[in-house]
Amino acid sequence: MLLSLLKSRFLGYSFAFVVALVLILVSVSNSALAQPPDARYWLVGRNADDAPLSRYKERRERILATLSEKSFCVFFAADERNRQNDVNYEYRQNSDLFYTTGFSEAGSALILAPRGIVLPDSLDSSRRKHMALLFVQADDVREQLWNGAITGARRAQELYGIMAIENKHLRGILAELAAAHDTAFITELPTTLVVEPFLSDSLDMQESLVRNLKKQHPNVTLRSHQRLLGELRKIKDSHEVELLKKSVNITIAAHREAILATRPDMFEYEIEAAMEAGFKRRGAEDVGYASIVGAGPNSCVLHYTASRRQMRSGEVLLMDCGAEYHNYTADITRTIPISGTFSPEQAAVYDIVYAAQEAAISEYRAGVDWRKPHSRAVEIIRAGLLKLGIITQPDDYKLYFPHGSVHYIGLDVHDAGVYGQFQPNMVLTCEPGVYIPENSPCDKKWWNIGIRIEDDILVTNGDPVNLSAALPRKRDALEKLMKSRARK
Ligand SMILES: [Mn+2]
Repeated sequence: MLLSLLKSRFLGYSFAFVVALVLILVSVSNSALAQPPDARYWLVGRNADDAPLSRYKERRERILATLSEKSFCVFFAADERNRQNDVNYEYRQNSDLFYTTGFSEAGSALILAPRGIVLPDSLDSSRRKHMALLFVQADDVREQLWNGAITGARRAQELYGIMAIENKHLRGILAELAAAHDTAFITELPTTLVVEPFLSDSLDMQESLVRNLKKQHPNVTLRSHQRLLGELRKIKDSHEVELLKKSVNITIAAHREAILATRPDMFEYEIEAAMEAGFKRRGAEDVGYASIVGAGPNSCVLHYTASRRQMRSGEVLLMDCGAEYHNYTADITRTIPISGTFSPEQAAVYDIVYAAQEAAISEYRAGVDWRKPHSRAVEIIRAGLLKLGIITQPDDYKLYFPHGSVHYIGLDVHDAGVYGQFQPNMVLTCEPGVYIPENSPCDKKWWNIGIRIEDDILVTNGDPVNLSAALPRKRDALEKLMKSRARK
């Protein structure tokens, strides 16, 4: 998966529709379906290999330590996203809220306030000051019939080791905090929402709460906590590294299966199916991003996700696919010859990209500037394309290598964090590529060759560790793997 230089953010809300849906569901469940008296639903809950609760607490404490007494943080859960009509996308928690709580349900939020919050007796008679407060959905029986178990406040407190109350109290507590603080760090919002008066009339929880905050408490400056969290998230702790290794290993196994499944005249979607089956069979909940499986001309489309074309012998197949395991995603790309053997032209381009990646990977060392690997890759690709006569002007390499080579991975495929010098326990991709679409200004024997090689690299105090090294990457190793396919 490639990091675009122009990151556009778009959040769509369709609330009238959600409200209507809820009304319909409520009326249907009231009339047509009786409540099962002792229903037991699967609770999302925690996974055995999630980080221990102490890790989440530690992360909250590190954030609290960066806040002044006049500021507080609010992390909102991701919204349910509508796909079409009455169907939502499968729910995925906001990465920052997950990072600080491990909590995976919609309708939740976390407040961190260094001065502490004392709750009314009705919610907590201890009069204790809570520096961290989790707000969760009420465990409503009717809602659970449709969507499965809801943790609820009492159980959330036990399971997640954090003071938890129902989310109906969020509005009131936010207002109290706003009156007594001058800065609120909130989940990253679309830019227009932060800088413009809130014109939108959506009913979304986060947006309406923030809008009210802004209207009723102009004393409070709203700031994105992206930078704050990015500083923490870009350095992975030991549990995060373990989870990333797990998603990388699942991804390696599935890539291998997809490579072995490839035959001329199959459709791209068949390979996508083999890949994603390989993820899910091994316990990955989802893909970390839409799988990119493109052959021939589609190998030159950087973010091709349609996967509808029939693949021909003689073409290359580019697969950029990563499993998401417990919210941590891998990001791996391999490019293979559909026939099992690269043509001389494909081989020539492959070897340039491989050499560029080799040189780039050697630069993932503590203290090295993050731009160094990409500039090494550029040098090699530029020289290689000149030598093959694909370009005649050095700067024209940009026609065929239009993207960067480095980005963090973690809870997001383009993970949070400002880029600077490499530090131990950062995990980043290394992904040079060369793409020569049809009608490019070069000999047409090069057309429709798109090659990308992408691996996931752990920065250490010593040599870089290629977490995805077990997946063949060198040209002859890939061809050898594909030969074992013919014998099957
Ligand atoms: Mn990538």
